[in-house]
Amino acid sequence: MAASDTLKENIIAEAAAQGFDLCRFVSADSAAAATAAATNAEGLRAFVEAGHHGQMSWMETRMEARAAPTALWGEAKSVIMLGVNYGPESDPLAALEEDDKGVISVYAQRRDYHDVIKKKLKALARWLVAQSGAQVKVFVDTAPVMEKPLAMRAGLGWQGKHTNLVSRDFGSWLFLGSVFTDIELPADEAEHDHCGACTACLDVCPTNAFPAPYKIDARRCISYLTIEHKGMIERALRPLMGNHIYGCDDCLAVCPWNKFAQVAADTKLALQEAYDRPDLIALSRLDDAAFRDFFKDTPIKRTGRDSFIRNVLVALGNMRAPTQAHIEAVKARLHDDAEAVRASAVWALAQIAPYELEKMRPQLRGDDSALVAEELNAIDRGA
Ligand code: B12
Ligand code: SF4
Ligand code: SF4
Repeated sequence: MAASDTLKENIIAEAAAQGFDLCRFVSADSAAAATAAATNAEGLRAFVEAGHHGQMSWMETRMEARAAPTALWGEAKSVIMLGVNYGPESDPLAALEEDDKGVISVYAQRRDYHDVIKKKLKALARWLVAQSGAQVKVFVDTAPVMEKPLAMRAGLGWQGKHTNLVSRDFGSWLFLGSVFTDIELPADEAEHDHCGACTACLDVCPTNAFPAPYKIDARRCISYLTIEHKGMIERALRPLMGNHIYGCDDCLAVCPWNKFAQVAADTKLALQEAYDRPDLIALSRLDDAAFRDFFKDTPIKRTGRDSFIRNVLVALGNMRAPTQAHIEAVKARLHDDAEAVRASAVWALAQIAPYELEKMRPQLRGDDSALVAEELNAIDRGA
């Protein structure tokens, strides 16, 4: 057995010891890597040129670095692609029925995976340096790396029609991370597409965010709208968001390959009960300090209190049978310091208690926020 094969086997064993569920290898500077980089660059350029990235302007910068590992780090020879299973304890779609509760996406109901996975990646990288003297760089999510196409080439799974990576072993529920290294390691076989004629993920999407299979318009995706988008959410999309208040798993959850899914083994990625269907009224009352304290270990803290409360108000506005307590919770936010919160409260009140909004009109006309004025005008226009 060649020395590189032995090292590869040892890396796989060490990755398993660090808690990674999948570990496979892809070349960074071969002819196949160059072809894949050209395809990725093209796909990314088309996505950005169509404006499908919305306000995520960081996707426009360093596009070349994003498309190929060697463009990000010239010395990269191999990439170790790693997957961590975060399979949920129950069906995420069931929570959509309880519309007085907010639905937080599966990944965000647990400790921030960036922290958990970065720690594992660093431990694996330190071990590799000690074993081989290799140079290494570790990445998870936030770096200009296209993790899904790389993971598909390494054989962790395939990019399904919803564009996420689907695994034969874990279905939709896999976080991705990578270790770039300057040593050559034998590459694994790529995975093939196993979607076949299925269109379940495309059909279930509440906001019709897929212009075509394998292509997403992030501007319509609830995940983007609730996590990345600042300011007001497009009016036409709000009623389609239901009680999603942070991220969305609908397209992931319907995938038939989830029959192979398993509950997350890593206890650091176990569900934290407080984030499982939290009460909308209680959430609407969080001020900045209480918000940061409540969500301190989760990725939700990065979105910021004002955007989060805006999401909660959209969910309150979408309730089918609100009580007086829900109406009062919305009215309380008409006096919020953040104008996007006040304007979202105007919309929500118009949805669930239009007569209450009419009573408050004279007072609301005194609000000098352009966002609030625009919401009131839109209601007058019947928009
Ligand atoms: C930007 C981003 C988002 C954006 C855009 C989503 C997207 N699909 O790109 C938003 C905010 C919407 C988002 C949402 C989510 N995200 Co996100 N996101 C990213 C991020 C930072 C970059 C992804 C990217 O480069 N997108 C740009 C597009 C152009 O890339 P692409 O999808 O690979 O596009 C290729 C295909 O379209 C392909 N293509 C085009 N035409 C065709 C035709 C065919 C036939 C084929 C096969 C391919 C193909 O070409 C393109 C280039 O290769 C990655 C982390 C990273 N650094 O990679 C995480 C990442 C993709 N996100 C992740 C997660 C978990 C989510 C959510 C599930 C979170 C949630 N529950 O709310 C949702 C899922 C929504 C969805 N359906 O995709 C995980 C996915 C893990 C996995 N198993 O795939 C990642 C990898 C983070 C991580 N490290 O784990 N995300
Ligand atoms: S995450 Fe939700 S909104 Fe986004 S594409 Fe999937 S189903 Fe549609
Ligand atoms: S739901 Fe169907 S089409 Fe979508 S990723 Fe899964 S198998 Fe592919």
